[in-house]
Amino acid sequence: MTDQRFDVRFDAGQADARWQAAWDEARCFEADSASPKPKSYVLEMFPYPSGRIHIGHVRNYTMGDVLARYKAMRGFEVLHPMGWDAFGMPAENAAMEKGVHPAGWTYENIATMKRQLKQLGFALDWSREIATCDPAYYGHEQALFLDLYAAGLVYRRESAVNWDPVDQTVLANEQVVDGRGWRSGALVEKRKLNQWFLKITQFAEDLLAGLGTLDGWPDKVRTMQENWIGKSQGLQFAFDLSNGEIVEVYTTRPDTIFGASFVAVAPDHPLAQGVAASNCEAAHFIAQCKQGGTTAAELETAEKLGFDTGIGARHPFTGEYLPVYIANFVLMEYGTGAIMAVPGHDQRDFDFATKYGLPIVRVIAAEPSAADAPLTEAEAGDGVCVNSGFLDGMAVAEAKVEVIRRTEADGCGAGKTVWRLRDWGVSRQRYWGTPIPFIHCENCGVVPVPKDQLPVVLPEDVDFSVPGNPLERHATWKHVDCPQCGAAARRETDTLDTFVNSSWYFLRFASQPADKPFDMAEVAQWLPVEQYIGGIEHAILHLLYARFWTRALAHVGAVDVKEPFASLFTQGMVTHETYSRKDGPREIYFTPGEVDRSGTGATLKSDGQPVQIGKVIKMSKSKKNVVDPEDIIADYGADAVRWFMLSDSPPERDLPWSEAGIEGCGRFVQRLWRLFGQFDGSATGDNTALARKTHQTVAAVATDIEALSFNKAVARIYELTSATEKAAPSATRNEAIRTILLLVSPMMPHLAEEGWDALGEGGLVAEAAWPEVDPAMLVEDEVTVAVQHMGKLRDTLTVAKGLPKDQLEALALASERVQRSMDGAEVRKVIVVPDRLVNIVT
Ligand code: ANZ
Ligand code: ZN
Repeated sequence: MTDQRFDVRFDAGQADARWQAAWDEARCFEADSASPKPKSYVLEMFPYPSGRIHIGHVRNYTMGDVLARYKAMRGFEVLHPMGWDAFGMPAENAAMEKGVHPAGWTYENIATMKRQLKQLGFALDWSREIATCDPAYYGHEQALFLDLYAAGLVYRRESAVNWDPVDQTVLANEQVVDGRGWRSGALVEKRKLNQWFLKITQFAEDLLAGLGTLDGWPDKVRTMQENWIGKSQGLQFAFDLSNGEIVEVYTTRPDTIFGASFVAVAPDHPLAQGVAASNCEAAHFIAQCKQGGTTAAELETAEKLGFDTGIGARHPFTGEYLPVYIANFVLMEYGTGAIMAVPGHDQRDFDFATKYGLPIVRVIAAEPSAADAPLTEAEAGDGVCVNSGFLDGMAVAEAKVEVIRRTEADGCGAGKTVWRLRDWGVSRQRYWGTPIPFIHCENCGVVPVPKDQLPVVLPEDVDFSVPGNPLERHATWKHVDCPQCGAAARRETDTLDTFVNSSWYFLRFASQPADKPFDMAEVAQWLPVEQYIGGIEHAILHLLYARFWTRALAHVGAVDVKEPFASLFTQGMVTHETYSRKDGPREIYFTPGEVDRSGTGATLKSDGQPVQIGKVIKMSKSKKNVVDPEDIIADYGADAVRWFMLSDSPPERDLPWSEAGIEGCGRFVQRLWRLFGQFDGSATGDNTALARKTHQTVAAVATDIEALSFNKAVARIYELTSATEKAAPSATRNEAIRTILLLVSPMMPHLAEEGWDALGEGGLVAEAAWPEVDPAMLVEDEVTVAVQHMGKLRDTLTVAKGLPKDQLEALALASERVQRSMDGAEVRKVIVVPDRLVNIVT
């Protein structure tokens, strides 16, 4: 008797919610830290509660979900948590624009997005849900911050902020648009404020070395982090100046020292400032340099500008005097803010020398005989030293060592390592963030809030009608007594950068005691995260900060793991073409839903007139090329949407959204449902070919899921489905149907549960085991054997490879065609070559 549910189509609208409730009820996805099973921690980057789930979330979380469900089927105790990166600017913007409270806005968004995630049937442990804006989370963060402070990893110093002189407020970088305040339109000024810093540079070497151990990370992400950390080994040395002073420079190419033809200092270098004090032309030049952008990238492309100070710098080896310039392409923040310029081998110096008519000398050549080869641009490559006095003939590496040795011997310099990485400024002059737990006292200075007074909770009654930090102007919040001397004192009103919130959330997911941030032993049960999945936009900052926090916490003895994420995967985008019309200079965009694409072009449904079809690009609200996950779930059900996210494109590539694609997925859901309905309990008999295919598919799909090659797994499941549909009823076919159900269960969990239940398997498929593979069935496969009678080909047999001789002989003799050819004659001899040939002699 087949279940009568199979008489009708699979109804996702009804089944999805029912199984979601069943999972909640059975608490199947709650991770047990005390479980004796091996552990697996699968984590996707937690979302910012911006309002609604977008399609990128759906793709990201579907991938993680398949892996988490698969791991559970393989006998692991799985931790697959979810939470909310809930602090940040958008909530404050909403408060200012709509007059809502940031907390209310955030928690409403969380409720909406949680409901949407539930609709997708993700196997998440909601009992461990975190919102970073919850005092129960950020209070622990404050405690950790105090621990880092006690360990000397937190300090204060003056640093520049963006200051809006009209609104009288500090602006976040994203609030500065083209150099102006986003609200006031006023030109933004740099102001110096005392700010909090985390000493990430103390771990620079270790953060760099650690990258070498992260085999499970994409190379490109490791390279990006390496460049960001930017270790550079070189020489710092001093030039004696003609005015009796000295100037220190930093170079990574001491081997090119004989090619130095001038010295250049940054416009804000003390030497330049000194010159400007008595030279108004110099002062004017410096002012001019400040007008351009100041980022390294902007300076890279800006035209090279210089001012000759008239000072000479004595070359340490030749004794020659080199001119000293103030130059716009030298940064004050890197190295010493001054350089020896080698135009032959550094392109910036080459451009500058060309412009100002300074000598360009070759000091590195492919071989000594090429010493006089002309230079049409700077040559940065390797080679041997030429035109370089005592260095001539030496290889670059050797010459570097030699110059450093001599400079050190002369006492005018030393080998030095310079890092691009800077300490992390974590102060934000904003309301919606973790309050930095310190108090400023006139008698005692900066005093940490005692731990038993944590959390320092944000006040709720705040006013966003005027610009600036509401904590600063709150009537009472900042007035406290000093914990040390009891005098009236002032609370710190800066809050922490939201990147701090996401630097340790994966630890709190693993362990959530009430009285401390986490339990070290429990964390050790789960960490490192086995698979972390998220967007490439977090390749540098978030991942570096999380790696730093983990090290810093290990440094204070709070955890004993260094690398938080063993494997990292960065998924591609979901894309779609855009539709638009020109309205004067403006481009008006339309959603795919508003457009009829059935003809060759595209027309707007509302007026039948054509619209322009644009490029296939990442779905984004501003271009309106979006589909709302909730709409497509309503139309096709969660499983079809999940299946679409996994099909077609490799997960690291972009996935073009298509109506035809999702419809195909919807049809496949029904096709599987019909196939499940063909399970025939009374069928008997074997089908070796199908059995082999089934086992091979199970093994291959497992490999694919472990490699996150979901599209390959999907393709194999399609194949096995087709083969099973074609096969006649048999016990083997039933086994194949049951296997397909299990294979798709991580991907289409609702359909699988419904099928599992309808087939009377009992229990939840979410708690079932992954199908066993019989290794014997993986051995390849089938061979075609020629059957001859008296040396003439009479038939061919398709048999399992390695079939024993006696069985082959029996099959050959049973062949109708062979029997016809033998015509009753007595068999005298049978020659069998396994896997190849049977020859019957009569
Ligand atoms: C001479 C030289 C010759 C250089 C040559 C390069 C090539 P990385 O490797 O990124 O650390 N430099 C040093 N300080 C600078 C500053 N404050 N602003 C702009 N440029 C600065 O870069 C180090 C190199 O960048 C240094 O080595 C210096 O130029 C320049 F064939 O010195 B070099
Ligand atoms: Zn005090």
